[in-house]
Amino acid sequence: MLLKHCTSTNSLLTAMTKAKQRQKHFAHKPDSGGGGDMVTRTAKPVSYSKPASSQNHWHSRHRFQMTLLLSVLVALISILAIVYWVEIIRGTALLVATVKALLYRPAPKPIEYLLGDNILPKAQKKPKYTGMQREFVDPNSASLHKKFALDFKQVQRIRLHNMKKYSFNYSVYGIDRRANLSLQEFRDVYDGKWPVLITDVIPKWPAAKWTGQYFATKFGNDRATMKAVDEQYPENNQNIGITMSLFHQHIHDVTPKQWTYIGDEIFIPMRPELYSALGDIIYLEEDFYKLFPPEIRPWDAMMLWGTANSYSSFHMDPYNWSGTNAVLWGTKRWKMYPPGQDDYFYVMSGIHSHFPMDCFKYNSQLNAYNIDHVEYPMFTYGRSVDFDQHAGELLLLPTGWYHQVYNLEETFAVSSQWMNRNNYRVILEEIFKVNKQLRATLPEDVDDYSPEEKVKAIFRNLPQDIIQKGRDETWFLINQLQMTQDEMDQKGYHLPFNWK
Ligand SMILES: O=C(O)CCC(=O)C(=O)O
Repeated sequence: MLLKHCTSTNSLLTAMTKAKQRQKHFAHKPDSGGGGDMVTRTAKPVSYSKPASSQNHWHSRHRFQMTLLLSVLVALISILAIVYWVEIIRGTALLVATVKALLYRPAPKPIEYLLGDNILPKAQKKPKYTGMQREFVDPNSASLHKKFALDFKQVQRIRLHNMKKYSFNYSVYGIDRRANLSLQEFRDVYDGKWPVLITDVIPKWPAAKWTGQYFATKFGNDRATMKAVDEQYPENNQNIGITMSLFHQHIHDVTPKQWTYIGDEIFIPMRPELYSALGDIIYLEEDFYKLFPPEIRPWDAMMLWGTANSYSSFHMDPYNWSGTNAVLWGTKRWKMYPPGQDDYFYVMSGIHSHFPMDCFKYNSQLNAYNIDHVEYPMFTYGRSVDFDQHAGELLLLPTGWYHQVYNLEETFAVSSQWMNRNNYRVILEEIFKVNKQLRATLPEDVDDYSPEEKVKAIFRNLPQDIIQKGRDETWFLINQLQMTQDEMDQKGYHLPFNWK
């Protein structure tokens, strides 16, 4: 209506101004009958002046929303910072330490730094342990209903204290070679605490007489799981079932970059003649693994037959168990890392071990014997106990230690593991980590039971699917080894180094 009478911008402005004045005038008389109508009609143009106030309204509404959003964000960040302050400080410190390690490689500190209070670079003021913690909780009084982790430093204090009971001249930060070691001294000083080499056990085993020729003759057509590694062309790497005779025939056809390694969990356990030739180890007299239902009990005599230059992965053992390694011939070079140094090892997460009972696998991709300091700068801080293990020596290695083995020459060993009063709580925690439902099945009063009864209680109500998985895993291994050469060819498997 108004626009109809307007012929120019000027007249429009004049009309708007007049309308505004009228609106002001009538605005003071809102109840004035027909005037109200007038306001309605003449107020229309006033809508041109409305944007300012509605914009203000829009702005203030959005400012309010933004402020609200920011406040929520700040509150959330503050809560996260309060809850995760240790991780945040630790993450920042690790970042700084990584940059430092990349810029100039710090000289490794002596291993005693791991045990004292003044340990490690700043990044490690709060060491991260796989299955370990700083506050010491006595494993035997720690409730099974709650999470548990062991304090390695406290374990070391106990070890150092216990050493005073005996007259042996211990190598506190190195490796002891022991004969006639009593069970009590083993439990006090080494079991779950520090590795030790036992020199007087294997020579008594019938298996001490085994040779490569014996395996090639007696089990020539039987297969074992072997990995073939070609470091120059890793795409050629294979995991295959190899016959004993073929493996033995090519045992010396290796170079530092091309090697093979039999690592077979069931070859020995499946053959009574071999299994019974392994003698007893008095230190493993108490073994809670025997309480596991057979379907989910870890296999306990792994054949490790490697060519010269072969090596294991850098890892901590499954279930965080304590392990044995009996060298029957050859020499193994070990690097063993006391617990508390996980941040340096680039451990892959979320990987599972193919054991009868599900558990995590703590493996790193790094090779401690040929370290790439650019890819793994933090590894420079790691401290290890280094030693060679010779034929006839039995290594007992404790829970929680990362390690890697390098075979200096053709080497044959048998490995196993144990679970007893000194490590059962750590192992149970590993089991609960993956099989969470098991903790919920425990009786209320389980903490009053003896260690042995506690372990039994866990398996009393074991779900059938866990048992079935155990069976499946074992059958998978057995089927794998029954593969013939023809089947191997059909499946496109082949050896990387012309071995046929
Ligand atoms: O002897 C080997 O190659 C590996 C042994 C090992 O790492 C272990 O028994 O946990």
